[in-house]
Amino acid sequence: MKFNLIGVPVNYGCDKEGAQFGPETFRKNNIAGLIEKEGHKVYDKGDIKIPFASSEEKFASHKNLKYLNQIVEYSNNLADAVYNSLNGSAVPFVLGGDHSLGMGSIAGASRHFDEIAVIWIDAHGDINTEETSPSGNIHGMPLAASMNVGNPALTNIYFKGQKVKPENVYIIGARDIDPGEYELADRVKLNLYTMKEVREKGLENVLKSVIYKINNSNVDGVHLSFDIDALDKSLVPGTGTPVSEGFSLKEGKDIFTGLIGHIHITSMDFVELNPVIDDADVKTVKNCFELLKHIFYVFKQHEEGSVEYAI
Ligand SMILES: [Mn+2]
Repeated sequence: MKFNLIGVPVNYGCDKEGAQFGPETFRKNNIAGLIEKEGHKVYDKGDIKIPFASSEEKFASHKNLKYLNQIVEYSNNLADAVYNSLNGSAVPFVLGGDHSLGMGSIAGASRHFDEIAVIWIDAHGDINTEETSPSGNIHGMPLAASMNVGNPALTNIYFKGQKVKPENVYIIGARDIDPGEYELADRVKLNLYTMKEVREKGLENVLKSVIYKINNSNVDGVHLSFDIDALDKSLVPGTGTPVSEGFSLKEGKDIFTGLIGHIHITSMDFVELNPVIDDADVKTVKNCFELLKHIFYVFKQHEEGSVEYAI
């Protein structure tokens, strides 16, 4: 397969120092070489430009949306880069940076395809708005904005209005969900598989259900957005908002085997690595690379029609 690496060195969405160094950390550890080794072509398209703003300006464009103008500006550029990748028959692989980048990725994919699904693997719902967000951090809002819920500056990124229908949104592994997020999930009827539900039903059954629903829907593109905080907090000290009782590394791999192996994934994000707060052993970076190796291995298996693990 052909992949385009797109770096997004942003931390305005999480308002925490360090997340902006994700892309350079992935490159230093040779992510491009890893992708090639798994049998793919890879083109590194460089980083999306992040406009400068000082921390004193964080509320300059909105009183409860930090760095709103800067996030809208880079998101438009990211959306266009994703759109162009897809037009060039590559799979855009977007390296974060914080999860606010999901809005740009989804907008670009949404413009290219007639109808998309979004799979969001995350400890959080990321469906807050300026009214429900306790922090004003936009990395907790991208999925709401993509469904056309929230501030118009965010819902109208790249093109006006809804990018993905709630019925085509799948959140897996969330375990830190704000009250307003539960309300929205209920109201718009998106597919929410909380960690509690994953534990009750079993991960394999949840994956089967997602695969079945997506493969029997009318979508022609599927965006997979992976926040490393979906993993248990003990595995990812180098992420901004770690949460306990998350997925093990093996479960993380099973998720990708299931989803990438059985669904035609057309674009992907890998976000929220913060190398500045990683432990002395760079445990988070190591775990990320173990997952990345598996991700590109499964993409190859899917391409060759030889996925081992039957769902
Ligand atoms: Mn997230």
